[in-house]
Amino acid sequence: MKALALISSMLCLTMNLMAQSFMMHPSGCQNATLLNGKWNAIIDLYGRGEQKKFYQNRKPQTNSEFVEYSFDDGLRLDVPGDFNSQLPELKYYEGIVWYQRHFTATKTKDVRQFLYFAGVSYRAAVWLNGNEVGRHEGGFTPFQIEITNQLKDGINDLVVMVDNHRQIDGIPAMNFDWWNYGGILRDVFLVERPQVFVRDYKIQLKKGHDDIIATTIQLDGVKSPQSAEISIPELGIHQSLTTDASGFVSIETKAKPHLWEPSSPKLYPVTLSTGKDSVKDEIGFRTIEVKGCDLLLNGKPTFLKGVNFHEEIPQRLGRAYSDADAAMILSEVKALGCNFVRTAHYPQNEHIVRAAEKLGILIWEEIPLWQGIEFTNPSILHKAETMLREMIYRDKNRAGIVIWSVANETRPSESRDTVLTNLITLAHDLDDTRLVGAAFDNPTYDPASSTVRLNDKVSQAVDVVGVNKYFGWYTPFPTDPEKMRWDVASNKPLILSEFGCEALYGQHGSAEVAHSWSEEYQEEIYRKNLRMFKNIPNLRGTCPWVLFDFRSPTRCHPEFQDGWNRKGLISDKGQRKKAWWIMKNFYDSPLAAGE
Ligand code: GCB
Repeated sequence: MKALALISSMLCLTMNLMAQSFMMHPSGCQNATLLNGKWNAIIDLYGRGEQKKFYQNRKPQTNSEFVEYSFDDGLRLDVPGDFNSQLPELKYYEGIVWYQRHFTATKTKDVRQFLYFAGVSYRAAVWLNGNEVGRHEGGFTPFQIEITNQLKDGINDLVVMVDNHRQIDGIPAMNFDWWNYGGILRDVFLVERPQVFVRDYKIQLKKGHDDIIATTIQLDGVKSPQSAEISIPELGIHQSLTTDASGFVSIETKAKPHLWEPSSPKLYPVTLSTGKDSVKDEIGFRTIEVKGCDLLLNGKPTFLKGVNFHEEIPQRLGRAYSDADAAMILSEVKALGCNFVRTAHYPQNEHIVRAAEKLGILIWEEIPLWQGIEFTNPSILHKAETMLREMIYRDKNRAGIVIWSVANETRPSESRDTVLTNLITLAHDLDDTRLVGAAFDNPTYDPASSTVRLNDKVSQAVDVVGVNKYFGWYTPFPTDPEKMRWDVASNKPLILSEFGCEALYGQHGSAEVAHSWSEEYQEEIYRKNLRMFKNIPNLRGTCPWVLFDFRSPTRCHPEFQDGWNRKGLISDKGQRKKAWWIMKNFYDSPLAAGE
């Protein structure tokens, strides 16, 4: 195990080269400029661009010279946005696309400049004015690069090589059940910061307390102790602090905040400052704990009325990336009566996370460690740890997030168990104020006792166990759902993190026949699941798969699927299927609320 960790930390030196771990989202910083818009692009099907030095964006200098590429007068792509949905010929494209744009900047003494990429799928290499400034792997977490030394006063030339090839040692790997959208999927910012600035902070209630706010601040560019301030005006907090010589300070403050909860998701404006720098955020305070089989939100037992969704707008056949997209998805989450979402299967964009938090929705956030991972490859642990760190760095101040999930549907083996237990430990180490979970799909059914059981030692290491079980679809209900017993992780909270089946909206047929693909069949499977739930003593949450039909190249039935996973409670066109009403009634009933 130690050897694995050592090799993976060596590999880390070559991965995410020069891209620094995430600091805070630029929207809270004083000088952040969006670099969104139309970017020039070149499709590099055979991957020759690096060799041909596309990053130099060169123009012929002499009469005898020619250059075999040009970013000018060619393809234009929207940033943010996946490239697959922008041109018909890119629908199935998996490969390299080069992006280029100019931007104007002012070089000012004592000002540091950064590029911030909220999400580029799957690998990115970045050049500024012909110099390579950073690389990053992982499509769902942000990275930033300091460009102070490469930046020019005036016009700058920014080139990004994006590669969304699926790869055997990727996370996710070669197969996954969603569209492999590639491109600069999320916002891009140019951020100006003073020499000394607030690089990172965590402001949350101290574990086990609802009246102590624990704050840690990390400054950057520090050579000696510095002064810093935290202010939360509505709580009467205005504190001056002194960091140590590395720029770090941690304090605990007595306070009585109004606790964040689904019915009153209070967020407090917070300002952190040091010298010339000041950042703003809005932060909620709540506690989340496990006591026996109960999930206690602010000390009260809570049932998670959840739903899964992908970061996709089905009507646009593309990735979600904006506030408007977040509002559309979350309005349907609220309409279903949910207080909880699982942002499957990867950290979704910050618009979604922040909007959910504002609406009082609890969140399970997961790294894309989804089936088929090459656990025996020593680089996997490091890559997964990096993704987990980047996810937690980004969202550790979001009160809405209550569960960090390390994996979805992985098969027990020595290497898998090692990777997952390392990730669970890391998540606990990085954040002791939230719960750590994972979704398992390997429970077995014992016909003699009509009991579902889970024999997986990783399930003993998490705080909350998620089980994905498609009774009635991938496996028939083994008996009358009412007769089934569950003895899965019986000493802790269990969430049915996925269940459901496919139905084509408007398709009617037998409620008994799976291949009718009918709304009636799906509705009946939901009814059966609800009957089964009554016999799961430690059930503390349900999360149907899935809110909307979503695009997946693995769904090949031409009549009923046509490239869509049809397990949505809502069709790709936005129509609610019959099963939607079953879940809606369940969530509106006092039963689901445990009331
Ligand atoms: C699962 C996966 C999910 C799939 C779903 C399905 O177990 O976690 O990503 O999309 O099943 O529809 O098969």
